[in-house]
Amino acid sequence: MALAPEIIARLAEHLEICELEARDTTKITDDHPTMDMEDAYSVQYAIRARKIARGGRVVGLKAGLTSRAKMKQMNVSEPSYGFLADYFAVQDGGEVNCAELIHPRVEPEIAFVTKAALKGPGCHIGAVLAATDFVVPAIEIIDSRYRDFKFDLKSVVADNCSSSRFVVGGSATPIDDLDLRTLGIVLEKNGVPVAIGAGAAVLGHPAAAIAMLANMLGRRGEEIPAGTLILSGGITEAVAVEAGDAITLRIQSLGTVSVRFG
Ligand code: 0L1
Ligand code: MG
Repeated sequence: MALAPEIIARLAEHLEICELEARDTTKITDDHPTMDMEDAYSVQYAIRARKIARGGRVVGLKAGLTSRAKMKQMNVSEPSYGFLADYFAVQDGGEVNCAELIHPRVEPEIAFVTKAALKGPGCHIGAVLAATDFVVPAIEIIDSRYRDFKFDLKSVVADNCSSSRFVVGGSATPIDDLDLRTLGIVLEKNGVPVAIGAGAAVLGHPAAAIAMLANMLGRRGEEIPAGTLILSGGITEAVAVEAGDAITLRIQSLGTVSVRFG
């Protein structure tokens, strides 16, 4: 840890206020260049603690920056993780109020729901597949608090990996007869396909993102409990959206999920 606890607390307050008031900011490493990755996760966990202290709930986890397309788009080289707060959840077909966000983008993702706990180190794809209850199509709406989505890995981790809203839909599908690597996806914006891909874009296999998450949490002595919803990461680059847009994600064998922006 390079930063004092008071500074961690101040950065968490600053980033959370930016999130809640839809205000952008410069990246926090500009003012704290010695900050390390442990500090970055400490800021994220302090944001999470602030929400829980106000009566909020954590309803899931996300793996972020898990595809080459995403890493290239954001100019970072490592995956990361964040948490999903209760008020991030939007109903399938529901509307996201753009006035509450800064500059939203959408990501097509496969979401997992676990039926057994997963704990690292040493968690692997096989363990994830055995612990998976079902998968569903998910649209993650990210909204970096950093001006023009310009950040480095430490700054974005502190900012809960740009987490903002998410929608799950389609049908809850057990994975027994599925090869998640070859599932095709089409993301449509206003009825036009804007991003096309397959599950293998996420670390070679979407379950690898969940194993990575379990291993990263294991380093902090934490696990993924049974019954956890986890977004495994954007399969393609994120797509910018604005008020008036309608987004639909179709995933082969899993169905469709939609969201509108007002
Ligand atoms: O969910 C993601 O992969 C996003 C992680 C944060 C990077 C970004 O804002 O694009
Ligand atoms: Mg994502």
